[in-house]
Amino acid sequence: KIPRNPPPTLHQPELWSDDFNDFICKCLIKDFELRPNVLDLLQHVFIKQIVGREKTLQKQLIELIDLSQQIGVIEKTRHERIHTKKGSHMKTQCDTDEVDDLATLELLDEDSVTEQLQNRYMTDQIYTYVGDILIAVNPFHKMDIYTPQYNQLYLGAKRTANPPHIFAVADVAYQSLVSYNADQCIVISGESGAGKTESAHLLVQQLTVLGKANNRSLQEKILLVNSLVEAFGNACTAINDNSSRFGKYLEMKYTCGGTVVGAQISEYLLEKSRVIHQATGEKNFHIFYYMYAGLADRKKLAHYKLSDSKTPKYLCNEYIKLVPDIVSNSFYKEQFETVEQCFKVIGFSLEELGSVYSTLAAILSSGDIEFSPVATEHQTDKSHITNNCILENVASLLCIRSDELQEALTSHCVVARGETIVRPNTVEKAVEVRDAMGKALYGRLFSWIVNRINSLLQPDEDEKGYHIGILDIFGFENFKKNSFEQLCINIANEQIQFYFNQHIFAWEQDEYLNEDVDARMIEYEDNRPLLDLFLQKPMGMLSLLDEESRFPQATDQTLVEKFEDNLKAKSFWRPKRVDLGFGIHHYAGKVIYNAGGFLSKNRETLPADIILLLRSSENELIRKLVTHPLTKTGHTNTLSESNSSASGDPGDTPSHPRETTNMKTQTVASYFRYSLMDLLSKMVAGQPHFVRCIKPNNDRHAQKFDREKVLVQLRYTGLLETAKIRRQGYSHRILFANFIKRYYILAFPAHEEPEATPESCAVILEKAKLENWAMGKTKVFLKYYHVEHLNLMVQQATQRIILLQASIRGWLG
Ligand code: AD9
Ligand code: MG
Repeated sequence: KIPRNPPPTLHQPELWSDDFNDFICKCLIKDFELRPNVLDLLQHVFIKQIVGREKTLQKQLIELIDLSQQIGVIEKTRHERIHTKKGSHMKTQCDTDEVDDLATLELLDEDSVTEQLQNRYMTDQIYTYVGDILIAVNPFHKMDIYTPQYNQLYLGAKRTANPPHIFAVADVAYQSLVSYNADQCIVISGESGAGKTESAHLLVQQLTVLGKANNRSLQEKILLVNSLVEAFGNACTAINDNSSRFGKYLEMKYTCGGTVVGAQISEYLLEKSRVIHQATGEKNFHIFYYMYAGLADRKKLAHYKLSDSKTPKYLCNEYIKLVPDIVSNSFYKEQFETVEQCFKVIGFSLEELGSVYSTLAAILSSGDIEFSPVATEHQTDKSHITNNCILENVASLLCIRSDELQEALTSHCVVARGETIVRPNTVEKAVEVRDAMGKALYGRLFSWIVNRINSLLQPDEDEKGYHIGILDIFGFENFKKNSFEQLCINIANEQIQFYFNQHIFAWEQDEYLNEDVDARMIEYEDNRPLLDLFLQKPMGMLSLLDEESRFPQATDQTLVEKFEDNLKAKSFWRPKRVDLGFGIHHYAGKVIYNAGGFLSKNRETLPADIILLLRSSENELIRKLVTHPLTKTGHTNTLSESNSSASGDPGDTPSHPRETTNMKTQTVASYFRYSLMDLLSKMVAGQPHFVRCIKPNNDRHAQKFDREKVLVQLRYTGLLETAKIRRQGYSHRILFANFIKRYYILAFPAHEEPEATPESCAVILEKAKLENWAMGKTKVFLKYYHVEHLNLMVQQATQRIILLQASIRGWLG
């Protein structure tokens, strides 16, 4: 008969507002263990208040107190059960030398840490803590540790009570949100294929359970968001069959009390070039294959002007030669049904769905539009379309006029001295425009879907609350051939690593100095010089790229030469005998890039003629795609009619005499820089939690632990140093006033909040029997397990009060 009240928040004033509550608080909290004298006191009061009922009351009180004491016991048995379960992947700590937390290892060196991870991995213990950071080693097989029982096991449990788990990270973030009323941010990092996206899904799963949404449908919708977005933003690469080709920051929105009320996604840097071209061994975005197979299944290919025999060029590669391969793929068909279901559940209308499919089909068909030179005596730079039926198809799917589309592809307007002149496009130029249209449409469709999801999952405006953000970006990549896309992806990872270092090392050590707290300094690899190499203005790599992109005569060759002349960093070099090659020594290793195509990829302009034409579409979705700025980060900027710099820094675009109006556009590099800053500003606004994904081998095999491979990752992520600083350092630094407000009830009478002095803080810490904390000038310095212990004590205390209140109210009423 335990009253099922919601878990209390620490500052719920009504808990101790009136005399009666206050009295109970005093009784229960001052003597933390429930002792008989507390009972006596309570009884005394009640005898006075309700004459004649004391017998029953006493009996009920005893029952109640037994119950509340049992809560701890229940938790304990559950834990023991799971630990000793026969054949379970988890073992108790005492029967091996394994530790759940690497920061507790006596010997802390590369060997012992790798050994630990290996031993654990081979017994399917894929999770390990390093202090408050979670290491997740990709199991490469399905594990049975994500069931609803596990969801429950990790709800509000003390961390040491259960084996390390991704659900525990969700729980810590959630508890921090509720108890400190502050935004949280979970940063997942690791190289491509290490398991970031899977981890993100699992976090959402647990965070939804924790947030106990009032309506099931919201819960269901939030769980589907990832799958939907990933169908459009993920693709098969040489490293990972489900590789994220965009960065994703998913914010789960909660009320102050911790009920989930909505979600919002921000997407970053979608690799749009994949739409028109895929590297050897790779594929286009999943959705194209899903849709093709799904529509074929429903005999709807013809409706979307797709052929059932000829493979669209954008999908052709050595994997997929024939449409029948796609059409007969039952996995694709199932995925199509799933995606459509996601769309419907989240709230997209059937009309919207139809428009999405038309747009995708138009993109696919447009890739097959072919051009050839118009052979006239004088003008060899003219082109015309050789397969008009495809042109008609694309125009009809986009609901625009085909003659106008032809015009926009094969010619362009130039405005000179107020006059508009039409100039023909060469075949090369026409192909460029066609591809630019495909990429832009896809990129904008993706943004539109994300925005639509955001508006469908938006919480009520007036509801004040907090969020937990989950960052899942594309991981560090090093292929045989690395291009502009890899450069962007790797710079983003470099930035995330920098953020990690800042939090774990730099800021922490600064604070010890400022607060006069004695803690040994840890050496770590600072990747700031690398970030400067890329992002500095005006001499960083991206600025140089932008500058070169403004010269019509520039080539990829002049670009690498420019890099070579201007970048004077140790981590940059030009390998001999590699044309257009340059090397970067990233935090995660050396990568050789090929600058071929860098300039055109960076310029990525969609001519105004195409934009104007699409704006005349009779399809509302198509019009929307080219009319409104879709995201806060403003994808419109990638269109050539926008002349302003998205970085908001006019100094970023020095004008040059040879610059033409057409070139004065937003480049991919400056948009990239802007997005990265936007992402960072979101991240720093929350209290961070880190998940470090490790890839145990390159073959994606279960039960295979390549020590060398893991060691490299441990080194470049600085995990060994992290373990050291987590052992020596204090991960929590709380201002005296905040500390007192949160924890005074553990040592002081509930109605007498003491002054925020170091002395009162010390009283609380001693009362809680904690050791090894440090007192700074303005803050208490605590290890993560101290905070956990304190929070649990408060939680238990409040739980008891709630139990008592509920029951006593019941008796009185
Ligand atoms: V990339 O940077 O987006 O290319 P991720 O996101 O780091 O990469 P992902 O989460 O996609 O990697 O994981 C790769 C594959 O590993 C998945 O498709 C699963 O097959 C496998 N994986 C990862 N984590 C788990 C897990 N916890 N349980 C089972 C897993 N399989
Ligand atoms: Mg991923």
